[in-house]
Amino acid sequence: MKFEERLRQLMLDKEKRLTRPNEVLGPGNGIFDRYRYPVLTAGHVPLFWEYDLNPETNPYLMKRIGINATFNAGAIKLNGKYLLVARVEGYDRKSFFAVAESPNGLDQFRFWDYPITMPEADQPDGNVYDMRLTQHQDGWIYGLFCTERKDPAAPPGDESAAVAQCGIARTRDLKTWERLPDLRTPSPQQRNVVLHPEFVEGKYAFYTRPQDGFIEAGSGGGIGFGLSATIERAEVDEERVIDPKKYHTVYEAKNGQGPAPLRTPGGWLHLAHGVRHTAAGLRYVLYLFMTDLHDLTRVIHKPAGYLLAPEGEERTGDVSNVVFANGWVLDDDGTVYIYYGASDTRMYVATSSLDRLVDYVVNTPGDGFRSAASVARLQELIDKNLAYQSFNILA
Ligand code: M1P
Repeated sequence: MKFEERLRQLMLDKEKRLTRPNEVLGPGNGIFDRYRYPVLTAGHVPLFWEYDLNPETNPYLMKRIGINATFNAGAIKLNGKYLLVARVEGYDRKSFFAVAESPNGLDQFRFWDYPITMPEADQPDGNVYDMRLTQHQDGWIYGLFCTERKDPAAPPGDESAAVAQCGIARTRDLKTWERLPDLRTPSPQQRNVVLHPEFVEGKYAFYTRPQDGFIEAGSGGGIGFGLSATIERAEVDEERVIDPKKYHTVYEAKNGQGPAPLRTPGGWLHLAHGVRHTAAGLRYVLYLFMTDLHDLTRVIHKPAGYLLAPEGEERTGDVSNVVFANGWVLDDDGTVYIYYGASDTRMYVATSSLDRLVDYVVNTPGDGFRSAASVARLQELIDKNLAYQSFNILA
């Protein structure tokens, strides 16, 4: 195919993908609505990121820089636009951040022309990913993300051992970013660190995830909490685990805070991911819990099990059986847009409302941690329903 004809075809395909309206998949579970199409895929990046569009220098119109995946995006609504700061991963396996914008939060996400130029820390980052955005009381928008570097203590021949830590940057507009020193904590590894939106005791408050190894939480794990007097040289001396991993739950292997929690009249609403081992590898699901408005270390509600697990095509990708959320948007009308990465490959959205999520987190039974307790809980609901005969509207 001639250069012009191929380019025309590529442009039409791209436009079709970018303008396709999303559709609710009904009737849902009453807690949230899922959508038919992913909101971001590798196919959403502009053609001028991947191709040299000059026929003189690229007569075959071949990809020069391939994009492998777009996933695990931070989210924010700014100036009336829904913005995702996606983890964009190239064919070279390196991740970087780029902003995609939508007028409605559900579809038509388009990347800004350039990815984010994130200044490097004193010690250059090997790889950066999974940004959590926090619009802080101090007036800045913070992006906290994982910065990964080769483990200097790795034995010769081990080319995969890495050290993960929390990078911190701030911005007013998601275009220009000021890099601050990485967060210091007592833990040898950190991922899934999130900045709380308000000062706590006049300090910056962090949700952390202390862990021993790069993949395994080991003796660490659980969602931690700690304070730092400053953000310019942030240091958490004491990490207190507020939501630990636990035997035979969906978060038995590890867990991690999702986006920054949402303030509700009854407490802080948290979205998190939980990880368990299976014969087929790790399984990542999303769950909700709530902490006390004044004592942020006190979990006051925690439904049993997961809120959202991989379904359909979400199940497959580069790292299958994974859903991971580090971005949500609470809109003015109370709608909550939950953005989640599926199988480390693409992004989806689920919508709910603050009221619905609070109802779910407060009224869903907690985990009894034994099969017999699960059966007792089920019997209670069955008794209640059978006593209430009018539910059978089809009879
Ligand atoms: O591959 C699944 C996920 O693995 C990591 O999650 P965690 O920090 O809980 O170990 C992250 O690399 C995440 O990006 C990825 O989706």
